[in-house]
Parts: sequence; C-alpha cells; structure tokens
Amino acid sequence: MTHVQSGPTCTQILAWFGADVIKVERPGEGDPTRGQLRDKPGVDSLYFTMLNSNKRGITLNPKTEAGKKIFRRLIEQCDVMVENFAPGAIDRMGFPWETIQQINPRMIYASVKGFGPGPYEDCKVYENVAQCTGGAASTTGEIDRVPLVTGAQIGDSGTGIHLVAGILAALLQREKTGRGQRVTCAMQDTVLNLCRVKLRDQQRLDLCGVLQEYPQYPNGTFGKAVPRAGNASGGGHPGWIVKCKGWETDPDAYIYVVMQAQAFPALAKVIGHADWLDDPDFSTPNARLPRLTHVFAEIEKWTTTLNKMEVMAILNPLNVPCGPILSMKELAAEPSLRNTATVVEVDHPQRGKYLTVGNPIKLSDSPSDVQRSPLLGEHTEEVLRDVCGLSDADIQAAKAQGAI
Ligand code: CAO
Repeated sequence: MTHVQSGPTCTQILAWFGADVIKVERPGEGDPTRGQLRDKPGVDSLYFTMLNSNKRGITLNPKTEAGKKIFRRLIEQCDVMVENFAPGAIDRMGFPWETIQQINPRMIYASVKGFGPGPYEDCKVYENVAQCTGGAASTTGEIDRVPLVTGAQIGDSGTGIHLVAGILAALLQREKTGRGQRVTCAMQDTVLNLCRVKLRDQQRLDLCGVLQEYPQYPNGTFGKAVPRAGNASGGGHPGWIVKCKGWETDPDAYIYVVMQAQAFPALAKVIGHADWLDDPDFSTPNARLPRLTHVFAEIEKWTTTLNKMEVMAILNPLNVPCGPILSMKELAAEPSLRNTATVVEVDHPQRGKYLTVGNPIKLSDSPSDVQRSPLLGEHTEEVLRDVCGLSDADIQAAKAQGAI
C-alpha cells in the first residue's frame, strides 16, 4: 500500500532481499508516479520503474464491498503491510491497526508519515518539506545564503530505508513471540537522525559560542543556531571542495579533500609546502584551524594544475582521503558500479532498456537479482487466485464492482 517514493523504496529493498512484494494500487490510476515526469507518452515513468523493481502489482479498491473482502484476505495471508498514505487514509478504508491485528495477530504493519505524534501529525509531507523540518535545509548551503535542500532524497528514501530496519527487527521479534507489531517512521525524525552531527554542533555552539572547524571561524560571526557551513567537513578532520583543472568550463571539475591529521605531512609535501611541517602555525591540527581558508587555497593552487582523477590517483597512495565530484553521467557509465550491480540495466516491455540503482546492501549468500517493475494490475488475477484463494466467479464479481 505504498506510493510515490518513501514507501516504495522500503518495499523495493524487501523485494531485493527476496520478499514476495505485492504492490496494491488504485484501479485505473495506480501509483501517481506512473504518470509523473514521463519521458515517453503512455509508458510508466522512470520515477515509477526505478522505485518498484521486483514487485508483483495488483489493482484493488478496498473502499468497495468486494475490495474489502479481498483486502482482508491479503491481511490474513501476508506477513507485512507497508503504507505511506496521508495520515488516517488506511483507517478511513476501514482498516485501523486494531482491526488489522484482529484479522492477523502476526501482521507487522509499517507506516511512513511526515511527522510523529504532535501538532503536525495530520500534515501531508513531501521530500523537501521533511528536509526543511528535519534540520537538513537549515544546516545546508553557502554561508549567509538561503537554506538549501540536497539532491539526496534523505526524507523519502532515507525514511524508507529506516522503515526496512524496523520491519526486519519486528520480523525477528515475531519469530520469538509469534506477535506482529506496529512500526512507524516519521520523515522529520529520519532527517533529524541523519543530521545528528548538527545537533551535536548545536550543543557545542551553546557551550563554546564558536565552532572552530566552521569557515566562520575565526573572522566571521556565529549566531544562536548552527550556521550553514558551505562544504566544511562536519567531522573531526577539516575538509573542503577544491577546484581542479578545467573547472572554468566543467561544473564537476572539483575534488573533496579531507585534511586528515595523520596524512597531513604527505599532503603538505605533495602540494609543495614541506615548510608547514616545521612551522608552528601549520604543524598541528589546532594551529591550522584558524587558517583553514588559507590552507585549502594553497591545496587548490596545486589541484588546479591537475584533473580530478589525476589528483585522486596521486592522493590515494598517500592515504589522503579525497573524492572527485562525480556527475550522474559519470556514475551511469562507471564500470565498477556495473560490476557490483549497484547500477543495473533492466528491460521493460513498454520502455525497453533503462538504468536503475540496484540494491546497495550486499549479502554474500543472497545477491539481489534486479527485475523490472510491474505494469498496472499485471498480477491481479494471479495474486487473487494464488494468495487470496478466489475463484474465477469471485474475480469476475470483483471486476464488475470496480474493486479490481
Ligand atoms: N483504492 C482506492 N483508494 C485508494 C487506494 C486504493 N488502492 N490507495 C489509496 N487510495 C486513496 C486513499 O484512501 C486516500 O483517500 P482519502 O483521502 O479519501 O482517504 C487517497 O487515495 C490518497 O491519499 P493521499 O492523501 O495519501 O494522497 P495525496 O496524493 O493527496 O498525498 C502524500 C500524497 C505523499 C503527500 C501523502 O500520501 C503523505 O503525506 N504521505 C505520508 C508521508 C509520505 O510518505 N510522504 C512521502 C511522499 S514521497 O515519497
């Protein structure tokens, strides 16, 4: 019972782990993402196909009489029910948690909502709303510029993945107790969880008045809340994005360099600053903190003489942690990601071949075999027969009612 992104990412991972995931969609329309951001008329969008791999698809309207009976049967037969509709939608269909528990005490019922219990619990929430209300936007962006949302879908896909963890824990618990349970994940909570280090910094700011590893230190000003910090590292070792050769015309000609304390001597030498190692202003991490802007500017003088892959090739053997800014174009073509099935080509009866991101979680005994997404209602009859035990006559009657 999932739609759009957060719920489908959760069930897609479960399907890659081998679950028989039955996606239940509204007859005639289906998940709205089937038709959103379409690149080919009349063909399921990449938005849909890339979030619904390895699932069977049925149409079912639990608001009809026949639909309610079928839905009840599904609850009896299945292990886990996942939904991410607006608050109260499943209750309004006539299936509150108490009813679901009564029908199948072993059922694990998992939901994504925008907010947890409190003043906003009835609100509808999309990705960027969660990023803004969970602390990500406030702490992302250039210093003194507008808050920024990130391209990583931490609210939607992030919550879906958190929900997977809850479901698997509940399944393990059920193996011991025989009882199912309710699993809930709020998108605001997930984003805040992923922004944990910024709440760390809030408390450090409250105590110390400054954050020494932030670019605002020592010459800028700190307010009461954790500020936006550009590309500062957020960890115990300073880091920054520096330009590489070609940056004037290539928007991705940059590399992230982490100034890890133990690798600093090698980094200083390779950029032509062996002098820093005996200079009390640069020789220790604490001495460098007020001079980070200068240090990264000197690193950049060196990186702009090389392309980002050359910088990577030189710094990695020196144990300097660094990462080139890889574009989606480059990632799509990266052979190592194809070899590990992290980027996979899938065939689809309507659209032909397309790329998708495979399972990022690798299990040694249970590799994921990425399959295409289902067409709308593709498996309705098969599931109603095999899982729900309906006869041909029952199926025809449900069809006549518009239940499927
Ligand atoms: N048959 C008949 N009706 C169905 C159905 C089916 N198979 N599946 C869903 N519906 C109905 C629901 O019952 C609901 O109707 P009511 O409002 O009358 O009860 C309606 O379709 C869908 O409701 P919605 O409010 O969830 O949909 P929306 O497009 O207006 O809102 C969203 C979308 C994402 C904002 C909202 O679902 C939401 O806040 N979800 C929780 C947070 C979440 O997951 N956000 C992530 C969004 S992107 O991943």
